[in-house]
Amino acid sequence: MDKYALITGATSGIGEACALQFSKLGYSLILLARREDRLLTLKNELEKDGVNVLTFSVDVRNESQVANAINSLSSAVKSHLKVLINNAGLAVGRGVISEGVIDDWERMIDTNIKGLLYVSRYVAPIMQSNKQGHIFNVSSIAGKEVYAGGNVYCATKHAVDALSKAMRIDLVQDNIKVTNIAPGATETEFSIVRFKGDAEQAKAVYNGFEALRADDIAEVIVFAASRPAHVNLNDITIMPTAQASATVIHKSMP
Ligand code: NDP
Ligand code: 8X3
Repeated sequence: MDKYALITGATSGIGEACALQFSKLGYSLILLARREDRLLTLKNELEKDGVNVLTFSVDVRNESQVANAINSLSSAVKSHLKVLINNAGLAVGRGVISEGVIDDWERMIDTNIKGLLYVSRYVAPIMQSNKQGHIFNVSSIAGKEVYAGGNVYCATKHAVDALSKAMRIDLVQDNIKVTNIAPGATETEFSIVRFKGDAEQAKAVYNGFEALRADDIAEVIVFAASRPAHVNLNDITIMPTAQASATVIHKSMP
């Protein structure tokens, strides 16, 4: 039986790149996201290369959808579940707290914090009974620092950072590794989502410097997942060379 990696937010960006790279490492995949058409396209593409892929069209904000998907896995799959990548997440909007859009705040809190908790709540017991596992929580540089207009998004990613530390303590006796991943500017669909489909505003975020690509983050996750059993990378911050902090980006290109 193969080893399985469960990846949330696999239909785009970092999650999709992880799916492709973990498949090359010999993993079978359990892929979750809302957009079923994209999940099926990815599944078809991977299956052509002989990869086993299970897909679940799930909104991680919905606890019963998460529970149904994970509980439906066969005991054979559960017993080979080695890796969880809690990647599904988003920023929605950017602005001062006094003008915040409550619905945007709720989408971020419900997805980035509660969604990650629901998935972890159903996967961690499986890993505990397997007496092994590796959980990756995708936080952000926004989980280490705050920046103007980032208030609620930064708060959700600080929560992910805290949960990574707490989960590591809770699960250490079960031989479960927890790695916090904190990327800087990575060009994916992230900014298109943040700016609600405004492609021009999204593009401007990455103008003038070479941003990270989703593959850069996936490569680091694959590296951490392939360390020897006694080695865990607790916390990895990954930045574009041109980015020094959440707010300092050296824009030198036209
Ligand atoms: P993308 O927008 O390209 O991908 C986000 C993924 O999350 C999509 O597959 C989307 O799938 C999924 N997703 C969003 N909401 C939900 C939901 N409610 N239920 C299930 N899946 C959901 O962005 P990135 O790849 O950049 O983002 C991945 C993670 O990386 C996020 O947690 C983000 O905060 C974090 N990050 C991103 C950085 C960046 O600069 N890009 C930097 C630091 C961290 P679907 O819409 O089909 O549900
Ligand atoms: C995404 C990176 O700096 O836009 O988490 O918050 S940032």
